[in-house]
Amino acid sequence: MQHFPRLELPGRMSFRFGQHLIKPSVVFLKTELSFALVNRKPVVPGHVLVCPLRPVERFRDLNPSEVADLFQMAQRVGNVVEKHFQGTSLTFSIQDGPESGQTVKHVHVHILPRKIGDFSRNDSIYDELQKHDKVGEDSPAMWRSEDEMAAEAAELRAYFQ
Ligand code: AMW
Repeated sequence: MQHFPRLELPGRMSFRFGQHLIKPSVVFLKTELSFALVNRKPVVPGHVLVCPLRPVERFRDLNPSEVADLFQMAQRVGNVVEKHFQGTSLTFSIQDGPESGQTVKHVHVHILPRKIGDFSRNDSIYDELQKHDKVGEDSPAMWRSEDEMAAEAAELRAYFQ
């Protein structure tokens, strides 16, 4: 029998994501070791993030239980965002360290629903991921509103209830 980690829904506590404090309204899934949140500046519709609860910087800093929990969450969240955003494929990506494009010093898996023609050159998604939140490319004016993010999180949360 396949084992899945216990699924929990976010409570009232805020979540730490590196230097950011994340409101529970934008978190749509939580387990004992991981959580999933919607993105304030998605590269494609449905671009979400899955993170360990423990705020460690590098993938190598996770213990085996955290890796297992994080990837099982990534698998389940991937299925949901692909369906919800009418994708036909997924890109999973971890920018692990500053030279790979990581800006938030807290491990996170990017999950991006993909569909035919979304980029004229398919792997351009990696260029976009690398630069979308860089200093100079990013500013608060480009972020989605809290209401929009909370509404998306509520839609995604419904799949896990
Ligand atoms: W990294 O460049 O560190 O691999 O990715 C950081 C991601 O986190 C980016 O997609 C960015 O848009 C997103 N992000 C940063 N801060 C927040 C926040 N407060 N709420 C939601 N998403 C965020």
